[in-house]
Amino acid sequence: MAFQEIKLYQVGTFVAGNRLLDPEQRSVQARMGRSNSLTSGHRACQGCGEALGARYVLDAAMRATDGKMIAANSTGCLEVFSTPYPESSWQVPWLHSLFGNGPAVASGMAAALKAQGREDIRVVAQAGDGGTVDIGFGTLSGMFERNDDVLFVCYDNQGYMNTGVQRSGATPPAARTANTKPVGGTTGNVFGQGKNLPQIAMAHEIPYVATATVAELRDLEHKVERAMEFRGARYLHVYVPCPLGWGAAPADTIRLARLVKETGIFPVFEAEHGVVTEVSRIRHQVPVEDYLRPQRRYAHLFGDPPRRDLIDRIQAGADRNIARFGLLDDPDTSDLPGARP
Ligand SMILES: Cc1ncc(C[n+]2csc(CCOP(=O)(O)OP(=O)(O)O)c2C)c(N)n1
Ligand code: SF4
Repeated sequence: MAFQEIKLYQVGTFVAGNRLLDPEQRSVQARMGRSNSLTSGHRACQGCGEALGARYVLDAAMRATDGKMIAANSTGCLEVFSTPYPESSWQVPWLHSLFGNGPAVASGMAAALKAQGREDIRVVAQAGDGGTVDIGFGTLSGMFERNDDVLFVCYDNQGYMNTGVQRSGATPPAARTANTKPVGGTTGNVFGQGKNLPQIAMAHEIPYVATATVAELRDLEHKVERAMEFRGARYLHVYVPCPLGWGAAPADTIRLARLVKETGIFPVFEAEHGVVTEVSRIRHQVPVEDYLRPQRRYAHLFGDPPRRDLIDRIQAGADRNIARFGLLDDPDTSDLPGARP
């Protein structure tokens, strides 16, 4: 598919910051040849992290594949806000699967391309956390196990947002959702449950697993491009704030994405064949309150009296991640999850 030229007025500050770099080092969004895969006119909420993440992911994948890419998309916010019939914001070949079978559909697309001898065309599948860690989980694990040639991208907004903010297996402890309300002194979402899909993907020892946030967009682009260098199953887990579902200000999307990493709540790393190869270090560790307080889904933690017990448990989880992934230490990866002796 031909790349669409961008006009000068479309160039933002992210681009301006790239002017000092060699053209080859500039971000995908900084380039006149970017594909605008998810273009303007869609109906995402203001400040939607999922829309931002998807745009960067697919433009980077388009560049990495020289435009030879097909995207699959499970049912969820990204699909709904981008394709209100009869319109579409997608400027790439794009296929809508059911809520539950996105990985199976993507595997089928890769198999069909292989049968046609068109393995130069690559498949990128996308889903929210519900479509990934819950209803799509079985077919995703099968895709990993068979090592199908698909990059699967989970946009993790930590709940079923499209259908009114219900809990998913990726909803964090203590968060309020429509069905985890903190009534009668309960905690909101329970502690100790939920699925850590990046680590589950690593356990399949697939060629490439990475996590990223929409606060570090160059890092996100890099991970997509790196993923496309591999053949076989690859998994990218992108943290994407949802202002509507989280009760957060649209202007805080990037701030929250930065804080979730700087607290240690969301480790940002890369892994190859089940072994962690890179971690993004925390520059200044931030207490978890700074991340929790701007989100109304955690308002019950800051009442009178505050739920110090719950805040401390969330802090303990962040500290555990920091120790486990060496987020504050020297760049020695020998003790990291999956590291081989
Ligand atoms: C079998 C089935 N059950 C339920 C639904 C309704 N449904 C559509 S999207 C969705 C939730 C999507 O959540 P998620 O995958 O996290 O994506 P988000 O909207 O948060 O981006 C649900 C429950 C459906 N389409 N199919
Ligand atoms: S509900 Fe959340 S994920 Fe859905 S469009 Fe709005 S901000 Fe984006």
